[in-house]
Amino acid sequence: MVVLSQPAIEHVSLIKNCKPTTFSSEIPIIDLSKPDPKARLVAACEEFGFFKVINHGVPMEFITELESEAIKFFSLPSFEKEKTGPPNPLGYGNKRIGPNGDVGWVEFLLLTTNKEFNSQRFSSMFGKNPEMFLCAVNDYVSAVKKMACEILELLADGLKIKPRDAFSKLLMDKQSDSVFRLNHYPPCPKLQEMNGRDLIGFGEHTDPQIISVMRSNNTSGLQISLRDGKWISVPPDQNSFFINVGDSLQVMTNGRFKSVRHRVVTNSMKSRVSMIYFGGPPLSEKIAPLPSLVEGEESLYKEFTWFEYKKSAYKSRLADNRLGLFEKI
Ligand code: GA4
Repeated sequence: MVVLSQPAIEHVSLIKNCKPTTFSSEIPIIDLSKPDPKARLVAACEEFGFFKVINHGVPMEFITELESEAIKFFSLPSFEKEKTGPPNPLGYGNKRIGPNGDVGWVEFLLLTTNKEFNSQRFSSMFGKNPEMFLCAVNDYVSAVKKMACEILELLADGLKIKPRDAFSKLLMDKQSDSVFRLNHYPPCPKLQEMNGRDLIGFGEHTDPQIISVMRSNNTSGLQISLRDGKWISVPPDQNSFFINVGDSLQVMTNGRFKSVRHRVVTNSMKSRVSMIYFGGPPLSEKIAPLPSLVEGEESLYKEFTWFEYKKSAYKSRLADNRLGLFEKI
């Protein structure tokens, strides 16, 4: 097994008290192999904006292959990884998240989901042989995107939206502005001496896109905020996927689904490696509540393009409520 290196603590501001958190059995689990999960999916998006998916149909070999490529990448010396950075917004980054001063105990690689673009931009990775890595990304992303679209179609059915590809077509579009992220959270044994304090791996935030599909190795750290503001720890499960409702889906459902606030705290003993597909619309796509979900109600949001939302997101801090600017008063 490759042992990933452990940087020294330089960012005292990352030390927080993220208690109380308990592992929760409340988190909805959706079995995609069972008939008709629509109603449970809709309920999970309304109540939590978050759920776990089992029997997802994503081939295990795509998952293990990408995880081993990710570990190989993060095990490279810093100067090698830095050849693909700084993230602007794509590329390798270490501790600095986004352009506005957010930091976390994390190193990461941000890619697009466009195979050709990644090949051009990241051809310097792994010396002269980026093919294995990029191929693993591509196999994984294609399978996860298919599952995300299946979930979005079940959700559209559950909400009686026609056509049923109203959400999924945005991810399927050739111009879809989707992102893929690999995160490595190094362990921090010193945390055990710090009186139960926590080190922030990735600060609290909601995802701006439509839907995010996350998986990690078997290391704890992910926490989600419930609607009453209470934080709960999500028990790790390397064989399942965790789905987040993003801000854009909150808008398209006129607030019926809630984008979930989440964060990652560092594990004291184990490296956490996670991979997240963020399914987003094309840049020119107009995002607004779907007419069938507004009938008889008021539209809660102004219409905006995904380009406008993204531009304003990159001016914000991680923890900001980015939808505030687009709410109708
Ligand atoms: C959060 C979700 C995705 O990881 C991400 C992040 C992006 C970044 O890391 O560059 C952002 C963050 C995320 C939201 C606000 C802005 C942009 C950092 C940041 C401070 C890739 C994304 O799309 O939005």
